[in-house]
Amino acid sequence: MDPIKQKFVEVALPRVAEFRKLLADHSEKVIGEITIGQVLTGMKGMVSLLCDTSKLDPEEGIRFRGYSIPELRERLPKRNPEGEPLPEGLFYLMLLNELPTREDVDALSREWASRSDLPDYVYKILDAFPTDTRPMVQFSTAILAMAKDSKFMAAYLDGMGKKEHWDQTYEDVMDLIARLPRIAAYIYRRMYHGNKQIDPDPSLDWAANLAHMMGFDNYEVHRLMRLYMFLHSDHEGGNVSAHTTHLVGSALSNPYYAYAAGMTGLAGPLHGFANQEVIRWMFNMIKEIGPACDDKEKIRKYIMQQIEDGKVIPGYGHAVLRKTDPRFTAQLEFGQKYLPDDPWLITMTCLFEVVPEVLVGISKIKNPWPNVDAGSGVLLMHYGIKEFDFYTVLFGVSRALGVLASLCWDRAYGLPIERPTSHPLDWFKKQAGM
Ligand code: CMX
Repeated sequence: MDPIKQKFVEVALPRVAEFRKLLADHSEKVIGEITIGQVLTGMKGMVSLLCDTSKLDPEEGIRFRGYSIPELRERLPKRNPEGEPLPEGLFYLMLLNELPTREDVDALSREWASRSDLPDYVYKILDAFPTDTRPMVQFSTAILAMAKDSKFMAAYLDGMGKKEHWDQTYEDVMDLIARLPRIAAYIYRRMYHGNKQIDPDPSLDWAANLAHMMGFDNYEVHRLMRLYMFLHSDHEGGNVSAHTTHLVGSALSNPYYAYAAGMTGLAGPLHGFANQEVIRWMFNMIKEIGPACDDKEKIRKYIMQQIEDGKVIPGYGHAVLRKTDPRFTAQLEFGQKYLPDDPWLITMTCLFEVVPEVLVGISKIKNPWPNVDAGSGVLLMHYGIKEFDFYTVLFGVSRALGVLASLCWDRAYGLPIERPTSHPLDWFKKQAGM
């Protein structure tokens, strides 16, 4: 058994015993009330999911297994002391609830490299798409196609017992994460670089290899890609991509089905698609008001007009957060350190000053502050990854780390199929005495 899998068994056994005891002794304990408003407006704040990998605090932002982003940027292993954490380390932490050593992380890099070959039919399927097919359509299809070789599915059909479910889920999860950079880079090179593909470099880590295969072979892009893959990985269990992966997984659908479903949710403009929308939106703004990077008055007028026209300002607002997203702050700090004079960064900083001032005046908006998507595209643009239609794929590669670590835990706990109750409108009217 590979050492990470062995460790997972050791960590999971006592936790699963606690889970069973909690369920056996305290099932009836009441932990909250549900209002009609919550049901009819997206179940916000309703406790309804178990997720160990990370927790989102509305005021502070995300913590991964209890660690904040600044803490992990300090403490997770890096390739260079002044660099960014290797995302392998964050996956290790989310899966095993333990900070890894550099050796642990290198072993995981090697494990993923050994599993990263794509079946030939995946290339053929991707080659069949017209090159102007949306990158997320290609990405989700490639993931779904690989369900053909799901080890979970094969073992299930072979009569695998319930106690073994976590084991084959782990195998699929490791294969899937290992292969994602290959899929993403293949789509990118085929769409934007005349299908001139680049072989992986076995000496590189998971994130740097993605940058390398996309054609970006310098330390700066590798450092940015490690940060990007770290920051977008997980945001507790209720966001659309995480919840969808979990929900579909609860039907014992194999990890390829579950994660592909999560990716089609990530592709929505209110979720991960917002990262590319931000750049499209900035281009439109610049087209209309001119390259007025730091002209706050012009920017303010433009934003007010957008709101009046009933449009959302992408990259701002959040369903849970009520302060500036620390993932945005990490990207802003990175930008101020390495590309302070970049005109896009100056525009982004200016938007950060102006947009919240405007949104705060609109009472229905609960959070006027920037989220992760307000900052990511500007950094990618600076280093030459300018094809913003592709950005949600990068978000998706990263999001695999969190949602698939969670899926391993779902199967270890043996969580049952998810099946909440629904009612017609008249039922709610009756509850309200209408
Ligand atoms: N610009 C304009 N209007 C906004 C807004 C924004 N950035 N954020 C919220 N609003 C509006 C909503 O559309 C809603 O209007 P209606 O009542 O007319 O439908 C109202 O304000 C209340 O919304 P809310 O309760 O504050 O926010 P929600 O929880 O409903 O939605 C989110 C959250 C993120 C979808 C929303 O803020 C938004 O659309 N933001 C822009 C898109 C974006 O950046 N999404 C990425 C989020 C992070 C991620 O998942 O990647």
